[in-house]
Amino acid sequence: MGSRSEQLYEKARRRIPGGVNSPVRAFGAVGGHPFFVERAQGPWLYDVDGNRYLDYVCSWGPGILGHAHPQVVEAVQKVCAGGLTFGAPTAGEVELAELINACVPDAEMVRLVSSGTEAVMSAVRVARGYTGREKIIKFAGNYHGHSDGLLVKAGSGLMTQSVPDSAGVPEGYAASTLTAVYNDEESVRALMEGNHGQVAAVVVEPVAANMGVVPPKPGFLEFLRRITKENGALLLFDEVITGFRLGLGGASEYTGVHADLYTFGKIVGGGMPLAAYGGRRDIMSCVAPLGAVYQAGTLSGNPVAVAAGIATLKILMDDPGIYERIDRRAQMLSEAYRGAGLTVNRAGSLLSAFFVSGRQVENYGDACRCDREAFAAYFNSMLKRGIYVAPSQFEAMFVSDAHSDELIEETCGAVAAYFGGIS
Ligand code: HOZ
Repeated sequence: MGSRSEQLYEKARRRIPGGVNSPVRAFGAVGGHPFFVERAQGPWLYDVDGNRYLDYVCSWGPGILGHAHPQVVEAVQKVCAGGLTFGAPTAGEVELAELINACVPDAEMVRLVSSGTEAVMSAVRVARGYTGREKIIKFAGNYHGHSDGLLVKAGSGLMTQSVPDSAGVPEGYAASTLTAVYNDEESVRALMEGNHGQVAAVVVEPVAANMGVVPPKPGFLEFLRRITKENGALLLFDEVITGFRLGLGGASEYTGVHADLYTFGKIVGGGMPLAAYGGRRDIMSCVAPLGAVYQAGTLSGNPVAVAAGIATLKILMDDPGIYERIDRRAQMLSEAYRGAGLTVNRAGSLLSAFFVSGRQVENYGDACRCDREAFAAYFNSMLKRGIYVAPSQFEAMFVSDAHSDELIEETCGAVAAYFGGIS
């Protein structure tokens, strides 16, 4: 008969491609079947079969406060009673734009949208409209959502399935996307020189988190800042994962490098479908109705999502100790994985333990060398112990403020027990 999750998965596969609404959820890289979630609270996920998992996926990033934080839930419930969507401006949108600007002063003007994909797609259009140029440079293994022009050597789910590029993307779109090697200045310089005067923007995850976590080498982001300026191109930081995660000011605060355009998602929506793009006033003034770059959305700035975003950012702003706690706990986990002989990359509360022995992971090529079978075995063993890490070597591990020291210590113990047992 199988578990309730198995039954649901079988039913889902008949009606939903692969049984899931986002590929990596299908557990394709680790075998078995996904569990179906019934509810979540704090650091815990509960599935439809009554199992409880300590959750290090945190909905792939938004859950920095843990699940169902009472203040966020209350804010959402309050707004819902007054209507779910109006397609007209609300005071909340202004408040959220101001909060984003207070955290990231470079975001002088902000546009709210519904997903990270939409944010990056729109920001790239703005960069093209502003510069009058067509090409963009991105990095292999950086993921910027699933819009046509950005699905080139993208990380995340595409890496999980070992496909660098998606079918269905017209060649013309892909031709405008130039791909450089992350952390490799020379590869960027060569593309800039070979496409002189044609590059609208360099689009980068300032701390890469979709080929596993790969921090920038010292000087790399500073180099991108310099070379874009020298070539009249814009620098676009995709902070969908790092925004409000590496600190209130995200990667620009964390690294000290400032971009022209930014995209945010995940935390900024407090668990609801909301994202944002923003940046320099003169650049964002290109966006309609102020300027000629068109972008619109019925659910953009949706009041319910905005309420969740405001509540989340206010909690983070009111208690800066959160960042100290989650970073320290991520460090505890890093030490446990390092102790087990894995290569660990960490930036703030984001980390990845790579199944490569004795090698650094600094780019897509390095990440691809990981032992995926060993990862799958580890994943399944952790799941059996009630610990849920992302079902892919190429996604980050997220720590939330709901992961107490005790829970982190238990996880470190489980890591030591697993690797002690197999060595
Ligand atoms: N590609 C997303 C993580 N980087 C997965 C999102 C999801 O499956 O929900």
